[in-house]
Amino acid sequence: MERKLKHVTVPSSEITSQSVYLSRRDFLKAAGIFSATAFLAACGLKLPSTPGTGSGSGTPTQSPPMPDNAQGQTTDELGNPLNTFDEITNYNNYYEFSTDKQAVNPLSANFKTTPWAVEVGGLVQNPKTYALEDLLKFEQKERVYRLRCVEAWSMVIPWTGFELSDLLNEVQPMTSAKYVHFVTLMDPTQMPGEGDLLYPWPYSEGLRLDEAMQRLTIIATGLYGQPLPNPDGAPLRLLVPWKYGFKSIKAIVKIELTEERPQTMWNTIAPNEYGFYSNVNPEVDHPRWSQASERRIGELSRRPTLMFNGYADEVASLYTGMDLRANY
Ligand SMILES: Nc1nc2c(c(=O)[nH]1)N[C@H]1C(S)=C(S)[C@@H](COP(=O)(O)O)O[C@H]1N2
Ligand SMILES: [Mo]
Repeated sequence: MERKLKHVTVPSSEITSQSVYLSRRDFLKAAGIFSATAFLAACGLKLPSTPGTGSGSGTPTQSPPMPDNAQGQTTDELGNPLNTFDEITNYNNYYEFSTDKQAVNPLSANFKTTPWAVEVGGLVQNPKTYALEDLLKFEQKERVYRLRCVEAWSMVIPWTGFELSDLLNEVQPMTSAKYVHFVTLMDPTQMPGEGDLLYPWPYSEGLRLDEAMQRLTIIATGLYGQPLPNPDGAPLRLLVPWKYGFKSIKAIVKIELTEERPQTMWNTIAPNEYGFYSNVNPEVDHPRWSQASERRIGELSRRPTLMFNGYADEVASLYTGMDLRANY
């Protein structure tokens, strides 16, 4: 497999070890993806037609439901074109490797993602440590999501992944469980940024249990029909598309159900800037910049930021009665 990096040329022999090749093949098999290039090859394919919104005149009152099989789609459900594989894998926030977005790709090239296990425990009936291969047995879906960073840039990305609720239903949260805590691998020998004492490593994040059970919340295992690239959080990362990107934690090794709201890395560092909820909200500015608009990578002018990143129809009801300014 060739990998094109922006700044350095790495011979493919240095990147594609046998184990990576095997995991890629297993991934494609498990995910039922027989043509890894289907995403790339598709040109001009339309969104699947949506019952109830297709006929008649005027604008539909409901945005189309998120399709589960987005393979071949060239846009998101709002018509925004996908970002390219090159953009998605060369402009990354991943502080374990670097705070320089373009340095993450080369610095993560040799990150070891096999074998990989995720410990799922805490307040659950059936705690279990899952090998990556076990997690690929959950129904893998193709979802095109917008990713909106708190820094006010965004991308449109075609992911493969499974609904977190499938996993949580299997381990069975106890009635006392109210939150889900996620933790990234701690391995400073592989992740040089974890030697930086300014940050309370390992990276961790959290969701309320009902947010974690929402169908849009997925664990991504792939991108553009390939196993998840290292700079995007291989071998698996969370995606919560209506929240700022930092909630979508990468390289997860632990998922714990808790009664108390968990400590999370960015909220611990700067609670006034990075709230626990961090729902995308154009009306609540970051203390140091506006959140009303954003720069889509690949576009020249800014575009308005959408409430809940455009997923309000599906997620606004999670926050009924809550003051979204106080609970930022
Ligand atoms: N473990 C870990 N997860 C992380 C980050 C990180 O630094 N470490 N950065 C977050 C931020 S700020 C964003 S915007 C997204 C970026 O995802 P991408 O690089 O795949 O676009 O990952 C999030 N997940
Ligand atoms: Mo971000």
